[in-house]
Amino acid sequence: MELSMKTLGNLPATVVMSDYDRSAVRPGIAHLSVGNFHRAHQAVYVDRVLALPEQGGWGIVGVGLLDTPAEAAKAAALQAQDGLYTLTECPADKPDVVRVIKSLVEYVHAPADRAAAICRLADPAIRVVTMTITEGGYYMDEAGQFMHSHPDMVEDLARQVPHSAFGVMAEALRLRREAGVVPFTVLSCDNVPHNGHVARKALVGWAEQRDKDLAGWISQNVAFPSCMVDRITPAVREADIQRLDAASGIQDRAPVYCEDFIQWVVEDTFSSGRPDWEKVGVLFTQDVAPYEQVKLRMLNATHSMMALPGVLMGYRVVSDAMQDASLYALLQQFLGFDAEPLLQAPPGMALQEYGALLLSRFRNKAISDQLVRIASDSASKLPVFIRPTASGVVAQGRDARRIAFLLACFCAYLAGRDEKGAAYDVLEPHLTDEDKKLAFDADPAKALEMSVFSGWDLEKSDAFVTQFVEMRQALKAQGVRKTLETGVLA
Ligand code: CS2
Repeated sequence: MELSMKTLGNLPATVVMSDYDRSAVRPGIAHLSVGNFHRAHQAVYVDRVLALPEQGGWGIVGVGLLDTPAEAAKAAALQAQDGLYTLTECPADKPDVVRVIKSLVEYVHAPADRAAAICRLADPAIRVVTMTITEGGYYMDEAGQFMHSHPDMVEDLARQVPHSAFGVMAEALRLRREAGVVPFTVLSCDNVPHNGHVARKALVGWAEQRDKDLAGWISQNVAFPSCMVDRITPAVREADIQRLDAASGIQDRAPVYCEDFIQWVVEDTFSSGRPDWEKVGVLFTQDVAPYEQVKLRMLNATHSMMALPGVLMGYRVVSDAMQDASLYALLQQFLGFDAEPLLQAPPGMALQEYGALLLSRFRNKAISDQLVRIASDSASKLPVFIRPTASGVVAQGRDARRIAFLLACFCAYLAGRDEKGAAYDVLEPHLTDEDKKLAFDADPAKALEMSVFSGWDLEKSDAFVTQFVEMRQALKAQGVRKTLETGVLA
């Protein structure tokens, strides 16, 4: 059965839905870049809230920003389905649950009409703009400054109608200001520490290049709460679509699947209202920093720690890599010896329990999350997820072999071929040609000069540089497993 408002009342009885009248929902949130993660996470909390009294004004307008065939296909699929889609939640020890999520009430494909997309955000009914534009999408340098002279931003700033998330928001805020409409709150939902602060820097930084007055107004009037987001959401391939649709009995052209765990911790500083999310499981706090630090430096970092060596060893699926005793030991030792000692637990959270929980989430065989997905864009991820731990461990003169091993694996991973000879996609949009040259330089230490490691201060430690070079040589001579078992594990 196809999925649309017409068929919504006749779906298979096993499909679960939040109880509200979809046709009465009005948009109040715009989301920039509607990826799978957004549809498995924020859209779910909105779907829950829409079932509460007086919350019908918080539907989501999805805005796709990228001009790619995949984005155009997603837009067409979601528009044909009236924004409806299935989300299959996969617990480790219970049957999957198929939900139809109804909170995405409109979908705008910005490349079709960029000016119209900006106007959509200027609508006074839109009071919150959320976004998932990835770690690299903020154009921050290693000192945390917005890179307005990055070629992508120079190009965007030169356009009359901008394409970037920050350009779109700045121009929409200009229209609101001119019309005397209160600004929306900007809520970044990316895995970036202090994501609200970073979003502010990027948006104000972009606007400053265009119009200093507007930049000043944004900086004075727009709220940028930070938040920590968490739900493991694999990429959806063609074979997954067929599998999910066969199981749900619904012909969904854009299904999503994910684990059953979900968490959202949000700073409560919204400038023009927000949904009653606290009633549907969102934790509001005045200080998100400890939550996001723990999540990024434990969960996401451990993901990278598994994915880079795991892919090289020939694994492709997270739960398979978790069956490898040596990789598993690496993750445990990284958490216990490297990450946890540098972290402050948020109130009511025990770090060891959190670590054990995330490892059990990774073991969930019901979701076949992809190591290549996690390894992709490591050039943006490592500085966010690994750098604080790496810099801390090296600065304190502690045992840095797991860090040296990971960075050496990153360099080897860039070659795009695993130890069994199989090729995989290396998706590294933020790595320059110069970086690639450094990664493969005859002198293995040169790789530490790649832009991804700039500001980590690793080269200041001779001991670390030696260890890194040794790891690279060992990987080459003996492969990942032997290096891990003889030179890394305690
Ligand atoms: C992963 C995240 O891509 C990655 O690096 O670590 O996508 C991770 O699955 C999510 O942040 C979980 O909340």
